[in-house]
This record gives sequence, structure tokens and C-alpha cells, in this order.
Amino acid sequence: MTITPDAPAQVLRTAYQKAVADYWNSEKDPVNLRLGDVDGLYHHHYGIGDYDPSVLEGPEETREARIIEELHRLESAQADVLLDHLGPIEPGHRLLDAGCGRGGTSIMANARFGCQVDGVSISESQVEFANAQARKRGVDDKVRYHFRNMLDTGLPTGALQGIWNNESTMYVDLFELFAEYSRLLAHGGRYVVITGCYNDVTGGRSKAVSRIDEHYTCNIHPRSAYFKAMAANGLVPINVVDLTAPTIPYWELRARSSVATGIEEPFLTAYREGSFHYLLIAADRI
Ligand code: SAH
Ligand code: GPP
Ligand code: MG
Repeated sequence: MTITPDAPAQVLRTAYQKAVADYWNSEKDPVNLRLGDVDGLYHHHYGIGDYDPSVLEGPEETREARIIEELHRLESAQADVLLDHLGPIEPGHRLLDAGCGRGGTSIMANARFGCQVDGVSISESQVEFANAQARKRGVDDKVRYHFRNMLDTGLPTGALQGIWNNESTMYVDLFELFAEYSRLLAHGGRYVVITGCYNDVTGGRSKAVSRIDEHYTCNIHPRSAYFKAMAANGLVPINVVDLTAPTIPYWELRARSSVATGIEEPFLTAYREGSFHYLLIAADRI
């Protein structure tokens, strides 16, 4: 089923949301585009797993390309771990990629499960880019991206077997977000989030976490906020995976690459000092 496009004023309801949309509409950083060009899966999330140290050695002419390919491999590995947690998805099911970026994770989900995937983003240029990729791959009958607000998607009630947020919850109020998911998910449907969250145990927002917020115009939540907002909206956690240790090698390799942006050091500081975690949470709709 298709959903009718919303007017920008319906999608971007606050000055903050407009600022976030502006960021993503003008984003063209090589750290994302050069990695996506490797195989046409464009991600706006980070990587997990150990990197192959040989990429930093070997012939100088090909070193940069090898590092880029390796960073991209770790980002796709992250999306694979997210999809592993969706549970048994059938071709007849329907999934939502909330805050879909340039759409890489949706393409991977459709390739794995064969089902319909809808992605929503508040960036019109991302939606256009992602739909062009789906057409290029010949999956545009099943994978569709929409200029929509994930707080108010317009998708039908109870129609979804799975929803995920891959690094996109730090832009919204979690109670509002999970209220919408509670409406959208079928009974027994699964929600999966990968996110960076700050550590309630070490106290408030650290300097390094504040620098990350400033860099992306986002508002990182404390870890506790996820569980409170899930509990308030009929989402019961089944798995919590701390991905902090597995993401550190990605940041170390990225810091040594030609596509480093300057945000590597705050991430490494925040993770190493324990003020910030990279977390996966999977929850069932009851
Ligand atoms: N999940 C993607 C992109 C993450 S980047 C990936 O893994 O590659 C964050 C995304 O959240 C951007 O696409 C941005 O447009 C989107 N976003 C932020 N606030 C949003 C909102 N209120 N509704 C829909 N999308 C939103
Ligand atoms: C997107 O990745 C980054 C975010 C959605 C915001 C912050 C995420 C946290 C886990 C706190 P990107 O791939 O666009 O970022 P970059 O350009 O740095 O690679
Ligand atoms: Mg990136």
C-alpha cells in the first residue's frame, strides 16, 4: 500500500525538527558517501567488530581504499546484528525503518526477509536518494521511503511486525515515539533500537557527550529513559546488548582514516570513560 505524501509543514512541526532536517538535507560527507559507494548500501550509523589490521599496512596506493572498505564492512555488520534481533520475519510481514537516512538498512532487511519495508525520514533529499537506490536495485516494489515524521507516521494501526531505529532516537521524545510504535506494532511484534545513550550511573551528560550532541544537533538520552518509555508503552525488553566494546575498534580505525571528521575523539573519550554506551535493545509489543 502507498501512503500519500505529507506537506513539509505537516512533517516538520517544530523549529528544532526543521534544523535537524536542514542538517540531513545538506549532508554530503565523504565519511558516508565514499563508504556507501563501496557497494551501494548507504549508512548513517557506526560500525562494530574488530578491524583487519592489515588494512593499515600494505601498498600505500591502495591503503586508503582498503580502510574505507573496512569501515563500511563494520557498518554493514552493525546493521546485520540489528536485523538478527527482529525475530522470524516472513515475506508477508511488513517492517518500518524509522529515521531511515539513505536507506541502507532497509535494503538489507528486504534482501534478508523478502518482505515489504517502509522507511521514513524528515529529510526530503535523503528520501529521494534512498528511493533512487531502491529503483536501481529493482526492489522499489517492496522498499519505499517516505518524507514522514516517525512521531506521526500515518501508517495503519497494528500493521507492522517489526520496527527499528538505527541511531535515530536521539532526535525525539521517547514517550511520544514509543506511543506511536505501540499503535503501529501487531501484538507480539518486535522493536529493535541501536543507540548511543549516556550512563545514569556516572551522572549527567558528560563533556564528551555534549560535544556529540552539538556536532549532530541531537539530544542523547540517558539509558534509563529507554526502559521507562518502553514500559509506559507496552514494549517489553527481551534483549539488551552492550555494543560499546565492539564499536571502539571502528572509532579507532576511523580516527586513523582520511575520512575522519573530528568527532572520533569525543566518541572514544565518552566510551572509554564510561559516560556513554552503544546499546542494542530488542522489545516485544504486548
Ligand atoms: N537509520 C539510518 C539513519 C540514521 S541518521 C541508518 O542507520 O543509516 C538519523 C536519521 O533520523 C536521519 O535520516 C534523520 O532524517 C532521521 N530523523 C530525525 N528525526 C526524525 C523524525 N522526527 N522523524 C523521522 N526521521 C527523523
Ligand atoms: C549518524 O551517523 C549519526 C547520528 C544519527 C547521531 C548520533 C548517533 C549517536 C549514536 C549518538 P552518520 O553516519 O551520519 O555520522 P558521521 O557523518 O559522523 O559518519
Ligand atoms: Mg557515517
